[in-house]
Amino acid sequence: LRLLQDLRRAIPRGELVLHYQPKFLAAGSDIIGAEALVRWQHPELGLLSPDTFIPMAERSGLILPLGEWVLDAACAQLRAWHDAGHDSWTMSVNLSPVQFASSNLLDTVRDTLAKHQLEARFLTLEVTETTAMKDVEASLQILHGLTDMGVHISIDDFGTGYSSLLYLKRMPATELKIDRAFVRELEDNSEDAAIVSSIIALGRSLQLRIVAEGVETAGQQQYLNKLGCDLLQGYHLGKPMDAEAFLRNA
Ligand code: G
Ligand code: G
Ligand code: MN
Ligand code: NA
Repeated sequence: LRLLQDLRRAIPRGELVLHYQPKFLAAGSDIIGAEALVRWQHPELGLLSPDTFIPMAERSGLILPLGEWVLDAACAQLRAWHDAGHDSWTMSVNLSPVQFASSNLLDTVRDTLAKHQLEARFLTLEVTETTAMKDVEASLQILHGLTDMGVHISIDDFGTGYSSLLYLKRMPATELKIDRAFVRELEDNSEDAAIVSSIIALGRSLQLRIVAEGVETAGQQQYLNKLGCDLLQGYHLGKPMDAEAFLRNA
């Protein structure tokens, strides 16, 4: 309860921060952009990971202002990177189911892009399968609104939810993110390797960009590139970092 009170004040007090994890081309070592990941610099408890406060924010409704702050801060950072010459970089932002169900999401996204003078194609919104499955028809309408605007839609944690292939076919997603659970033992577990190959083949046939997350070794990187993944993310390539470290390591 105390933490919830603190969280209410965290935004006006400027205690939320974004870290950025690089996304790489699977073939080679070029950074194509970043995924924004929120943290809370709590005055007494230190730097808190999203797992400690996002669920609470979702239950209380605070996720709406928090999510708007994240989108705005991520777009401001991308604007700064573009101005510094990295003008092809993209930004991925995670959306919670609650944000996804809110009626003003389209306006918020449109206004935020305009405010920072960013073309929609530079923004990717990550939604989990489960998020998009909650109310299928309403979700499809929102997803179409976003993709009509030019925003990219990524299905995060793919393979861990329950979405049907029929639904996947109808979804105007542009990217599929293979969950790290399938990447972890990719080299030693033939079932995981088969699943990853199948997801890549499925994504290909639906003309989706394929991202693998949780890449922790050079072996996994090579294997995923060989299987035909387009983009990779993971500790082996780059951990989430503050903006300054991100630019230094780019
Ligand atoms: O950064 P980390 O690996 O600790 O993130 C843990 C979880 O929190 C991940 O599932 C991630 O998607 C989620 N998360 C991180 N930042 C955000 C955010 O800005 N909004 C939402 N809704 N979830 C986030
Ligand atoms: O659910 P989502 O994909 O948004 O989660 C992102 C989370 O994954 C972040 O909290 C980030 O810290 C974490 N993460 C990123 N790369 C790796 C990795 O290589 N291994 C592990 N275990 N976690 C990772
Ligand atoms: Mn994500
Ligand atoms: Na994920």
